[in-house]
Amino acid sequence: MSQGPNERGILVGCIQKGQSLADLLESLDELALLLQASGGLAVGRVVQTSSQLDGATYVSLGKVDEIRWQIEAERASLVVFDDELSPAQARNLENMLQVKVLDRTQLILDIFAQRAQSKEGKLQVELAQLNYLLPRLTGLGTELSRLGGGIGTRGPGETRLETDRRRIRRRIAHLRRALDQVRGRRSLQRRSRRRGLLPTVALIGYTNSGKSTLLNRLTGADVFVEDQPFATLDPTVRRAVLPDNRRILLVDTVGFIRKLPHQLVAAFRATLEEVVEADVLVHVIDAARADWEKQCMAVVQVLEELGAGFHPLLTVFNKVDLLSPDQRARLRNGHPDAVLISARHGWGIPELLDAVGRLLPEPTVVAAFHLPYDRGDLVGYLHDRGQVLEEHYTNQGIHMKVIMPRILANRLAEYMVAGD
Ligand SMILES: Nc1nc2c(ncn2[C@@H]2O[C@H](COP(=O)(O)OP(=O)(O)OP(=O)(O)O)[C@@H](O)[C@H]2O)c(=O)[nH]1
Ligand SMILES: [Mg+2]
Repeated sequence: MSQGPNERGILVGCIQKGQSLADLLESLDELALLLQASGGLAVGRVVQTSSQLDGATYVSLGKVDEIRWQIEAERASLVVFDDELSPAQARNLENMLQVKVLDRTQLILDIFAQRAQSKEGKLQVELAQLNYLLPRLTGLGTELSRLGGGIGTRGPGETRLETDRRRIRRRIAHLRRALDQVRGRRSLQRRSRRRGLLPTVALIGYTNSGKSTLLNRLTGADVFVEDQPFATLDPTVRRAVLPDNRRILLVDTVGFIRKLPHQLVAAFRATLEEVVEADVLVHVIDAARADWEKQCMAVVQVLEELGAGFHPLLTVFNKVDLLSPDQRARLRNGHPDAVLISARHGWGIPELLDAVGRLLPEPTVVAAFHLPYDRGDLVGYLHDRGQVLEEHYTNQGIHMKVIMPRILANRLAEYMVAGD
C-alpha cells in the first residue's frame, strides 16, 4: 500500500463570507503545515475568490479543471480542501479527479491518529474518525481502496474500507464502551488528585505556541516538543512549586487550532475536562506570529465551546526572544495584565509564577480559636474575614470556629486551639 512519505498534495481554499484573501492564504499556510505533519507535501494551491460555488463539487467546475491540471503538472496524489466537504461533494470530486480528496478535518484526524499515545487518546481518535466516515461510506470505500492508502486512510483505515456500515456501528458501540471504562478510571484518578487538594493550572493555547516547552521549563519534565502542530495529544500532569512554596499541578494539553473539527472537540471533551476543571488557565500565545491575535480568538472560541470561557485566565506572550525591544515594549504597554516570557530561554518565569499565584483560589481552613476577653476586637475581624460556624462566650474567654483563608488563620496562631 502506498503509505507515501511526502505524498504530494494540492491545497484548495475558498474565500468565505467576511474573509480577506490574506486570511485565506494564512489558513492555507496552516493547512500546508498540517499536511506536512501528517507526512505529506503541499505542491500546489488553488484558490477560489469568487462566490460561484457549486453545490455538487464545493468549488466551481472551472476550479475543478484547474485542480485537475495542477494534479497532472505536479504529479499529485492527493487534494486537500481547507473546509469541510459534504459526503456527496467528496465523492463527486474523487470521481472527477481520480485522486484522494480530503478536507481539513480528515487531515487533523489523520495527524491525531498517528500521534495518539494513550489508550484513551487512541480510542477517542478512532471514534471521531469513524463518526466522520460513517455518513461518507457509501461507495467511497471501494473508491479509496482503488486510490491507495496513506494520508487520510490511517487509523481504522484498511479494515474500515472493507467493512459495511453495520460493522462500523458495532465498532463505534464497542469504542464507546471501552472509552467509558477508561474515563471512569481517569476520573477516579482525578478525584484522588483533588483529595490531595493541590490546585490545578492548565497550560492552554494555539498549537505550537510553546506550552510543552513551558511545562518542561517549569517542572524539569521532558515532554515532547517539536516545531509542528499537535506535538502533544495526551495531557501530561506534573507538580510544580510557586515562589511562596505553594505546590500546584500543571497540566499540558492538546493545542487548539482554527476550525478545530467539532468531532474532535466532542471526542476530546474528556481530555479537555482537565481544562474545564482547572483552577487557573494559562493561555500561552506565540507572540512572534504576525497573526497571534487571530490565534488568540480561535482559542477563546474553543474555550467557550468547552464551557471554560469564564475561568480565571492569565495571558502569557511566549517567544518574546524573537521580538525586537520595540515590539516587546508595545506588547507590555498594550497588555499590562499579561506576562512576557521566553520558555526557551527561561525569561519571565518568576513573574509568570507570581501571577499564577495571585490567580489561584486562596486555600481555606476551618480554624478554632480561644480568645481572651481583652482581644474581643478579633471577634469582629473574624466575622469580617471568615464564615463563623460557632461562637460561645465562656468564663475563660470566647470560643470561635471559623472557615477562613489559611494565611489569615495562621496570623492568629497564638489563639488557635486544636479543632474538633
Ligand atoms: N524562539 C522560541 N521558540 C520557542 C519558545 N518556546 C517554544 N518554542 C519553540 O516552539 C515550537 C513549539 O513548541 P512546543 O512546546 O512543542 O509547543 P506546544 O504549544 O506544546 O505545541 P503542540 O503540543 O503542538 O500544541 C518548538 O520548536 C519550540 O522549540 C520560545 O520561547 N522561543
Ligand atoms: Mg505540546
